[in-house]
Amino acid sequence: MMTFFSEQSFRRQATTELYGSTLVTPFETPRRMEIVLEAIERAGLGEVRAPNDYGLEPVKAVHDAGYIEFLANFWPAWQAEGRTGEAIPSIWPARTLRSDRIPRSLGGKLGYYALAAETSLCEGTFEAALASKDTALAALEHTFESGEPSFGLCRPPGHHAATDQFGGYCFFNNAAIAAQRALDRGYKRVAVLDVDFHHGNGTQQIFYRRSDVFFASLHGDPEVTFPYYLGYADETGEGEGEGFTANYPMAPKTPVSVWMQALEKALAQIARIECELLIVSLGVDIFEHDPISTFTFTRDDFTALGERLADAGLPTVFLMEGGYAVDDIGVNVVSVLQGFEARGGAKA
Ligand code: SP5
Ligand code: ZN
Repeated sequence: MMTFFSEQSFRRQATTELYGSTLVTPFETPRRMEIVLEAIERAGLGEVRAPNDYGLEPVKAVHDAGYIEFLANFWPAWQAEGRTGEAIPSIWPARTLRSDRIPRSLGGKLGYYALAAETSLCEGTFEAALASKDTALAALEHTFESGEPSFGLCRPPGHHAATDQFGGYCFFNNAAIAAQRALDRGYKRVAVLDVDFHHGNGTQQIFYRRSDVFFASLHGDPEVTFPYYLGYADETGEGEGEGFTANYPMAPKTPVSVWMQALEKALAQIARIECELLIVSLGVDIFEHDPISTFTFTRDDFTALGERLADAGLPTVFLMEGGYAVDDIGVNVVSVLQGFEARGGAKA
Protein backbone atom coordinates (compact mmCIF):
# COMPACT_ATOMS: atom_id res chain seq x y z
CA MET A 1 0.00 0.00 0.00
CA MET A 2 1.23 3.46 -0.86
CA THR A 3 1.89 5.76 2.10
CA PHE A 4 2.05 9.55 1.93
CA PHE A 5 4.00 11.54 4.48
CA SER A 6 5.45 15.05 4.68
CA GLU A 7 8.58 15.98 6.61
CA GLN A 8 6.87 19.33 7.17
CA SER A 9 4.75 17.51 9.75
CA PHE A 10 7.73 17.76 12.07
CA ARG A 11 7.52 21.55 12.10
CA ARG A 12 5.07 21.45 14.96
CA GLN A 13 7.27 20.81 17.99
CA ALA A 14 4.97 21.89 20.81
CA THR A 15 6.46 21.50 24.27
CA THR A 16 3.33 22.04 26.35
CA GLU A 17 0.00 20.29 26.79
CA LEU A 18 -2.33 21.30 29.59
CA TYR A 19 -3.06 18.00 31.31
CA GLY A 20 -5.01 18.25 34.54
CA SER A 21 -3.27 21.06 36.42
CA THR A 22 0.16 20.63 34.85
CA LEU A 23 1.91 21.29 31.59
CA VAL A 24 3.27 18.06 30.18
CA THR A 25 5.15 17.15 27.02
CA PRO A 26 2.37 16.67 24.46
CA PHE A 27 1.08 13.13 23.94
CA GLU A 28 0.82 14.01 20.26
CA THR A 29 4.59 14.00 19.68
CA PRO A 30 6.48 14.04 16.36
CA ARG A 31 8.21 10.83 17.47
CA ARG A 32 4.94 9.04 16.66
CA MET A 33 5.61 9.60 12.96
CA GLU A 34 9.14 8.18 13.12
CA ILE A 35 7.85 5.03 14.78
CA VAL A 36 5.13 4.54 12.16
CA LEU A 37 7.59 5.13 9.32
CA GLU A 38 10.02 2.59 10.82
CA ALA A 39 7.25 0.01 11.13
CA ILE A 40 6.14 0.60 7.52
CA GLU A 41 9.71 0.08 6.36
CA ARG A 42 10.28 -2.98 8.50
CA ALA A 43 7.05 -4.57 7.31
CA GLY A 44 7.79 -3.79 3.66
CA LEU A 45 4.37 -2.20 3.34
CA GLY A 46 5.40 -0.23 0.26
CA GLU A 47 6.61 3.11 -0.97
CA VAL A 48 6.41 6.29 1.12
CA ARG A 49 5.92 9.44 -0.96
CA ALA A 50 5.87 13.14 -0.15
CA PRO A 51 2.58 14.84 -1.04
CA ASN A 52 2.12 17.65 -3.55
CA ASP A 53 1.10 21.10 -2.36
CA TYR A 54 -2.63 21.36 -3.03
CA GLY A 55 -2.92 24.95 -1.83
CA LEU A 56 -5.61 26.51 0.34
CA GLU A 57 -8.67 25.97 -1.90
CA PRO A 58 -9.45 22.50 -0.52
CA VAL A 59 -9.12 23.89 3.02
CA LYS A 60 -11.47 26.78 2.22
CA ALA A 61 -13.99 24.27 0.94
CA VAL A 62 -14.35 22.98 4.51
CA HIS A 63 -13.08 25.62 6.95
CA ASP A 64 -14.09 29.22 7.68
CA ALA A 65 -11.92 31.86 5.97
CA GLY A 66 -11.42 33.83 9.19
CA TYR A 67 -10.30 30.67 10.97
CA ILE A 68 -7.73 29.84 8.29
CA GLU A 69 -6.44 33.40 8.44
CA PHE A 70 -6.23 33.19 12.23
CA LEU A 71 -4.10 30.04 12.09
CA ALA A 72 -1.91 31.48 9.33
CA ASN A 73 -1.21 34.74 11.15
CA PHE A 74 -1.34 33.81 14.81
CA TRP A 75 2.25 32.91 15.58
CA PRO A 76 3.92 35.94 13.93
CA ALA A 77 1.34 38.24 15.52
CA TRP A 78 1.83 36.63 18.96
CA GLN A 79 5.56 37.13 18.67
CA ALA A 80 5.14 40.70 17.46
CA GLU A 81 3.37 41.35 20.77
CA GLY A 82 6.50 40.15 22.55
CA ARG A 83 4.93 36.88 23.68
CA THR A 84 7.48 34.08 23.58
CA GLY A 85 5.76 31.05 25.13
CA GLU A 86 3.31 28.75 23.43
CA ALA A 87 -0.24 30.06 23.36
CA ILE A 88 -2.92 28.30 25.41
CA PRO A 89 -6.50 29.60 25.37
CA SER A 90 -8.03 30.36 28.75
CA ILE A 91 -11.45 31.83 27.95
CA TRP A 92 -14.05 30.93 25.34
CA PRO A 93 -17.41 32.26 24.16
CA ALA A 94 -19.01 29.75 26.55
CA ARG A 95 -22.78 29.36 26.77
CA THR A 96 -23.53 32.53 28.70
CA LEU A 97 -21.30 34.78 26.59
CA ARG A 98 -21.64 36.23 23.08
CA SER A 99 -20.18 34.32 20.16
CA ASP A 100 -21.18 36.80 17.46
CA ARG A 101 -18.22 39.10 18.06
CA ILE A 102 -14.65 38.14 17.23
CA PRO A 103 -12.39 40.17 19.54
CA ARG A 104 -9.52 42.22 18.15
CA SER A 105 -7.22 40.93 20.92
CA LEU A 106 -5.13 37.89 20.02
CA GLY A 107 -5.97 36.22 23.32
CA GLY A 108 -9.64 36.83 22.57
CA LYS A 109 -9.31 35.38 19.09
CA LEU A 110 -7.43 32.40 20.53
CA GLY A 111 -10.37 31.43 22.73
CA TYR A 112 -12.89 32.21 20.00
CA TYR A 113 -11.27 29.71 17.63
CA ALA A 114 -10.42 27.03 20.23
CA LEU A 115 -12.57 24.19 21.50
CA ALA A 116 -10.15 22.87 24.10
CA ALA A 117 -7.14 24.10 26.07
CA GLU A 118 -4.78 21.14 25.87
CA THR A 119 -3.63 22.09 22.35
CA SER A 120 -1.14 24.97 22.32
CA LEU A 121 -0.33 27.11 19.31
CA CYS A 122 3.39 27.42 18.56
CA GLU A 123 5.85 28.06 15.79
CA GLY A 124 5.39 25.69 12.84
CA THR A 125 1.87 24.63 13.73
CA PHE A 126 0.29 26.20 10.65
CA GLU A 127 2.96 24.74 8.34
CA ALA A 128 2.52 21.27 9.84
CA ALA A 129 -1.26 21.54 9.54
CA LEU A 130 -0.88 22.44 5.85
CA ALA A 131 1.42 19.46 5.33
CA SER A 132 -1.09 17.22 7.03
CA LYS A 133 -3.98 18.20 4.76
CA ASP A 134 -1.68 17.80 1.72
CA THR A 135 -0.88 14.29 2.95
CA ALA A 136 -4.58 13.48 3.14
CA LEU A 137 -5.24 14.98 -0.29
CA ALA A 138 -2.33 13.08 -1.87
CA ALA A 139 -3.69 9.82 -0.46
CA LEU A 140 -7.17 10.66 -1.78
CA GLU A 141 -5.78 11.52 -5.23
CA HIS A 142 -3.80 8.28 -5.36
CA THR A 143 -6.86 6.19 -4.55
CA PHE A 144 -9.02 8.22 -6.93
CA GLU A 145 -6.56 7.73 -9.79
CA SER A 146 -5.64 4.08 -9.19
CA GLY A 147 -8.47 2.53 -7.21
CA GLU A 148 -5.78 1.23 -4.89
CA PRO A 149 -5.97 1.81 -1.15
CA SER A 150 -3.67 4.43 0.33
CA PHE A 151 -2.47 5.62 3.70
CA GLY A 152 -2.07 9.28 4.60
CA LEU A 153 0.26 9.45 7.58
CA CYS A 154 -1.20 12.76 8.70
CA ARG A 155 0.26 14.85 11.52
CA PRO A 156 -1.23 16.80 13.18
CA PRO A 157 -4.43 14.75 13.28
CA GLY A 158 -7.69 16.32 12.13
CA HIS A 159 -10.96 14.84 13.35
CA HIS A 160 -11.56 17.24 16.25
CA ALA A 161 -11.11 20.30 14.03
CA ALA A 162 -14.47 21.90 13.22
CA THR A 163 -15.41 24.53 10.65
CA ASP A 164 -13.81 27.26 12.74
CA GLN A 165 -12.26 25.55 15.77
CA PHE A 166 -9.02 23.79 16.68
CA GLY A 167 -8.39 21.48 19.64
CA GLY A 168 -7.80 17.87 20.59
CA TYR A 169 -4.41 18.20 18.82
CA CYS A 170 -6.21 19.02 15.53
CA PHE A 171 -6.18 22.17 13.31
CA PHE A 172 -7.44 21.27 9.83
CA ASN A 173 -9.88 18.40 9.43
CA ASN A 174 -7.90 16.18 7.06
CA ALA A 175 -10.66 13.60 6.63
CA ALA A 176 -13.28 16.24 5.88
CA ILE A 177 -10.96 18.00 3.42
CA ALA A 178 -10.31 14.68 1.64
CA ALA A 179 -14.02 13.78 1.64
CA GLN A 180 -14.97 17.12 0.13
CA ARG A 181 -12.26 16.75 -2.50
CA ALA A 182 -13.56 13.29 -3.35
CA LEU A 183 -17.02 14.78 -3.97
CA ASP A 184 -15.48 17.54 -6.08
CA ARG A 185 -13.69 14.83 -8.08
CA GLY A 186 -17.00 13.17 -8.88
CA TYR A 187 -17.84 10.67 -6.16
CA LYS A 188 -21.54 10.98 -5.32
CA ARG A 189 -21.39 9.75 -1.74
CA VAL A 190 -18.46 9.27 0.61
CA ALA A 191 -18.26 7.52 3.98
CA VAL A 192 -15.99 8.71 6.77
CA LEU A 193 -15.59 5.95 9.33
CA ASP A 194 -13.91 7.20 12.49
CA VAL A 195 -12.38 4.47 14.65
CA ASP A 196 -10.25 6.78 16.82
CA PHE A 197 -10.96 6.38 20.54
CA HIS A 198 -12.32 9.93 20.68
CA HIS A 199 -15.46 11.13 18.96
CA GLY A 200 -14.77 12.87 15.64
CA ASN A 201 -16.72 15.96 16.63
CA GLY A 202 -15.21 18.14 13.91
CA THR A 203 -16.00 15.79 11.06
CA GLN A 204 -19.52 15.31 12.39
CA GLN A 205 -20.12 19.06 12.68
CA ILE A 206 -18.83 19.79 9.18
CA PHE A 207 -21.19 17.30 7.49
CA TYR A 208 -24.09 17.22 9.97
CA ARG A 209 -26.66 18.74 7.63
CA ARG A 210 -25.48 16.99 4.48
CA SER A 211 -26.37 13.72 2.79
CA ASP A 212 -23.33 13.44 0.49
CA VAL A 213 -21.01 12.41 3.32
CA PHE A 214 -22.01 9.69 5.76
CA PHE A 215 -20.14 9.97 9.05
CA ALA A 216 -19.92 7.10 11.53
CA SER A 217 -17.90 7.20 14.73
CA LEU A 218 -17.08 4.47 17.26
CA HIS A 219 -15.72 6.04 20.43
CA GLY A 220 -15.52 6.40 24.19
CA ASP A 221 -18.84 7.46 25.70
CA PRO A 222 -18.92 11.28 25.88
CA GLU A 223 -20.47 10.97 29.35
CA VAL A 224 -16.93 10.16 30.54
CA THR A 225 -14.65 10.87 27.58
CA PHE A 226 -13.16 13.84 25.71
CA PRO A 227 -14.62 15.75 23.85
CA TYR A 228 -17.62 15.27 26.20
CA TYR A 229 -20.06 17.57 24.45
CA LEU A 230 -20.75 15.63 21.26
CA GLY A 231 -20.92 12.01 20.14
CA TYR A 232 -24.10 10.70 21.78
CA ALA A 233 -26.09 7.99 20.02
CA ASP A 234 -29.06 10.29 19.43
CA GLU A 235 -27.01 12.52 17.10
CA THR A 236 -28.02 11.21 13.67
CA GLY A 237 -27.82 14.29 11.45
CA GLU A 238 -30.18 17.16 10.74
CA GLY A 239 -32.32 18.30 7.81
CA GLU A 240 -30.94 16.88 4.56
CA GLY A 241 -28.37 15.10 6.70
CA GLU A 242 -30.85 13.19 8.86
CA GLY A 243 -29.68 9.56 8.92
CA PHE A 244 -26.21 10.42 7.57
CA THR A 245 -24.48 10.58 10.94
CA ALA A 246 -24.16 7.55 13.23
CA ASN A 247 -22.60 7.44 16.68
CA TYR A 248 -21.57 4.38 18.65
CA PRO A 249 -20.41 5.56 22.08
CA MET A 250 -19.03 2.80 24.28
CA ALA A 251 -18.08 2.53 27.94
CA PRO A 252 -14.47 2.20 29.16
CA LYS A 253 -13.15 -1.37 28.80
CA THR A 254 -15.80 -2.30 26.25
CA PRO A 255 -14.80 -5.74 24.88
CA VAL A 256 -13.50 -5.71 21.32
CA SER A 257 -16.25 -8.17 20.34
CA VAL A 258 -18.84 -5.53 21.26
CA TRP A 259 -16.87 -2.84 19.41
CA MET A 260 -16.83 -5.12 16.35
CA GLN A 261 -20.63 -5.42 16.51
CA ALA A 262 -20.87 -1.64 16.35
CA LEU A 263 -18.50 -1.71 13.37
CA GLU A 264 -20.83 -4.17 11.64
CA LYS A 265 -23.71 -1.75 12.08
CA ALA A 266 -21.70 1.16 10.70
CA LEU A 267 -20.52 -0.88 7.70
CA ALA A 268 -24.09 -2.05 7.04
CA GLN A 269 -25.19 1.60 6.90
CA ILE A 270 -22.30 2.44 4.58
CA ALA A 271 -23.36 -0.39 2.25
CA ARG A 272 -27.08 0.42 2.45
CA ILE A 273 -26.68 4.05 1.44
CA GLU A 274 -24.26 3.07 -1.31
CA CYS A 275 -21.14 5.01 -0.40
CA GLU A 276 -18.55 4.85 -3.18
CA LEU A 277 -15.44 5.67 -1.16
CA LEU A 278 -14.38 4.82 2.37
CA ILE A 279 -12.21 7.26 4.32
CA VAL A 280 -11.03 5.75 7.59
CA SER A 281 -10.08 8.13 10.37
CA LEU A 282 -7.52 5.73 11.77
CA GLY A 283 -6.79 6.46 15.41
CA VAL A 284 -5.01 3.61 17.14
CA ASP A 285 -5.64 5.08 20.59
CA ILE A 286 -8.18 2.23 20.96
CA PHE A 287 -5.08 0.16 21.87
CA GLU A 288 -5.19 -1.54 25.28
CA HIS A 289 -2.10 0.32 26.53
CA ASP A 290 -2.91 3.78 25.20
CA PRO A 291 -1.97 6.26 27.95
CA ILE A 292 -5.05 8.53 27.61
CA SER A 293 -7.72 6.07 26.45
CA THR A 294 -9.72 3.14 27.82
CA PHE A 295 -10.46 0.65 25.04
CA THR A 296 -8.84 -2.77 24.79
CA PHE A 297 -7.54 -3.43 21.27
CA THR A 298 -4.58 -5.82 20.89
CA ARG A 299 -2.29 -6.08 17.90
CA ASP A 300 -4.32 -9.02 16.56
CA ASP A 301 -7.51 -7.02 16.93
CA PHE A 302 -5.97 -4.32 14.71
CA THR A 303 -5.25 -6.96 12.06
CA ALA A 304 -8.85 -8.19 12.26
CA LEU A 305 -10.07 -4.61 11.90
CA GLY A 306 -8.05 -4.20 8.70
CA GLU A 307 -9.42 -7.46 7.32
CA ARG A 308 -12.99 -6.48 8.05
CA LEU A 309 -12.55 -3.09 6.41
CA ALA A 310 -11.19 -4.76 3.27
CA ASP A 311 -14.31 -6.92 3.12
CA ALA A 312 -16.38 -3.75 2.73
CA GLY A 313 -15.06 -3.82 -0.83
CA LEU A 314 -14.70 -0.06 -1.31
CA PRO A 315 -11.85 2.13 -2.52
CA THR A 316 -10.29 3.06 0.80
CA VAL A 317 -8.17 5.90 2.14
CA PHE A 318 -6.71 5.54 5.62
CA LEU A 319 -5.82 8.77 7.41
CA MET A 320 -3.82 8.88 10.63
CA GLU A 321 -5.57 10.35 13.65
CA GLY A 322 -4.62 9.57 17.28
CA GLY A 323 -2.58 6.88 19.02
CA TYR A 324 -0.29 7.76 21.92
CA ALA A 325 1.31 4.49 23.03
CA VAL A 326 4.32 5.65 21.07
CA ASP A 327 6.34 2.43 21.12
CA ASP A 328 3.39 0.45 19.75
CA ILE A 329 1.82 2.93 17.36
CA GLY A 330 3.82 1.67 14.36
CA VAL A 331 2.97 -1.99 14.83
CA ASN A 332 -0.66 -1.17 15.48
CA VAL A 333 -1.06 0.96 12.37
CA VAL A 334 0.79 -1.50 10.16
CA SER A 335 -1.33 -4.34 11.53
CA VAL A 336 -4.49 -2.61 10.28
CA LEU A 337 -2.98 -1.87 6.88
CA GLN A 338 -1.53 -5.37 6.46
CA GLY A 339 -4.79 -6.95 7.56
CA PHE A 340 -6.50 -4.90 4.87
CA GLU A 341 -3.97 -5.89 2.21
CA ALA A 342 -3.98 -9.56 3.15
CA ARG A 343 -7.69 -9.60 2.40
CA GLY A 344 -7.00 -7.85 -0.89
CA GLY A 345 -9.01 -4.67 -0.32
CA ALA A 346 -11.12 -4.13 -3.42
CA LYS A 347 -10.29 -1.86 -6.31
CA ALA A 348 -12.59 0.81 -7.64
C1 SP5 B 1 -6.71 13.10 17.76
C2 SP5 B 1 -6.88 12.72 19.20
O1 SP5 B 1 -6.82 11.55 19.52
N1 SP5 B 1 -7.05 13.71 20.09
C3 SP5 B 1 -7.24 13.43 21.46
C4 SP5 B 1 -7.24 14.66 22.30
C5 SP5 B 1 -7.45 14.35 23.73
N2 SP5 B 1 -7.11 15.46 24.54
C6 SP5 B 1 -7.56 15.48 25.88
C7 SP5 B 1 -7.29 14.22 26.59
C8 SP5 B 1 -7.77 14.24 27.99
C9 SP5 B 1 -7.41 12.91 28.58
N3 SP5 B 1 -7.84 12.77 29.90
C10 SP5 B 1 -7.48 11.49 30.41
C11 SP5 B 1 -7.75 11.39 31.87
C12 SP5 B 1 -6.54 11.80 32.63
N4 SP5 B 1 -6.77 11.83 34.06
ZN1 ZN C 1 -8.15 10.06 19.75
